[in-house]
Amino acid sequence: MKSKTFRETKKRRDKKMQDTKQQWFKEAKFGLFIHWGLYALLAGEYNGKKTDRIAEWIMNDLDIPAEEYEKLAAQFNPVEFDADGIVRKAKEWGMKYIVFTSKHHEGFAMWDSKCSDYNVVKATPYGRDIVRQFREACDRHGMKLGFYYSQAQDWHDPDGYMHRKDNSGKNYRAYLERKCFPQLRELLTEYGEVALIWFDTPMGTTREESQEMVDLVKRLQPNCIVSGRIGNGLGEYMTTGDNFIPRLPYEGDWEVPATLNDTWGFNKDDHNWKDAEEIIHLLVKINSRGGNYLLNIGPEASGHVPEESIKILDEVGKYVNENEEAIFGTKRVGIYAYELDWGMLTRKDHKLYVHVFKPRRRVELLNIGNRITGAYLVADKRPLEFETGATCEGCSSIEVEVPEEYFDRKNYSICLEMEEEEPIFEPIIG
Ligand code: FHN
Repeated sequence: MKSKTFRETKKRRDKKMQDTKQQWFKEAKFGLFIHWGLYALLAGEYNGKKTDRIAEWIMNDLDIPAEEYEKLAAQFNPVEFDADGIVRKAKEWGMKYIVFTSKHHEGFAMWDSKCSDYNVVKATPYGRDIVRQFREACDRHGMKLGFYYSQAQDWHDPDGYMHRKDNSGKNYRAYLERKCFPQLRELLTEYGEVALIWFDTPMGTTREESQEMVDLVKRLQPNCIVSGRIGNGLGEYMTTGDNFIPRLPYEGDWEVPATLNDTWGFNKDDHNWKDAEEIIHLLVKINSRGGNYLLNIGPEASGHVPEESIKILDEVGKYVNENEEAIFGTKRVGIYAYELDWGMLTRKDHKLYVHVFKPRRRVELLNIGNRITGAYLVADKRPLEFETGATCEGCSSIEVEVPEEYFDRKNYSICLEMEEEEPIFEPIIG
């Protein structure tokens, strides 16, 4: 058992760095995940029983039979849904791409699927194609659009996988050919330029089957990125565990999918919202380590987006917009000798950005060996006074004077211009 774990770990370590070859993804840094499906109608509760897990899993976790669950479709009438409004908000929040759940594990298609009537156009009183509305809104606003697609788990199809259930008698191949492959084909041929397919939970999918999915995507849209959760090591970028952030800077293309509270799909009882400041710090931490932050909203069944998420993201958006230069297009920062308790670093070529999260009169950094040629406040590009030299202990030091009206402020950033392309982080001596 031990040696198997070691071999697996080694195999992963030897795996080459993941590369989407898509510049937009490398620069994006911040995206919007949207989890929306029939589960929003239950909002975490079925027949008086509440789920204590993520809301979109209610069918599986409360053992709701498919014949019962599918009746929800007859109630789905999201009159408040406004694709344009959501896309406009994502733009305002500084996000560069949207990933929408076209079909989650429940098996319900949020578009007019030709190969399954279990879809939003044919099975609901609403009768309108949600995916198409997102497509059109994204085109209007110049936003990249990707589709989440649950390739293996399909709790509606008798041959789709279910977690923690007996899958032994199932004909997975039949499901793939009847539903998964044709639906992917529809998404990739009828909905314009698809930025990425966000595969999720491969479960028993073999390497050959995952490869078939990748080939299908690439044949139809060569620039469409395949997410890490395709499984079998075939993803074009690394997707971390949900809400998990790599401790160290991580090479290659990667993304952290994350929630604003503790659920993806809407749960009326989940009020455990992170605050805007926490989200800003998480975003900068992920960017600093080289990744993208894909942050989720879970609209209610009516289409209304919970006020709390809007409030948090409006606040986050202010930081992102004011400091866009220090976020969008930044690259992984190497390992700096110190953990700063007041801020974090991001970088571009010849620029080191210092994100300041706590009030201070001057920003001081030690053990950075670059020649600093200038300093400015990112928000308005005003030049800042700075001094470089050495401490009495002999460490190189940089001190930047904070403008007086910023003395009591937190959450802003400063750019240090460097003669060298990359920061030179020196070891701690003493
Ligand atoms: O099971 C899903 C879950 O519902 C949600 O979609 C997340 C998003 O990353 N992915 C799976 C669990 O990792």
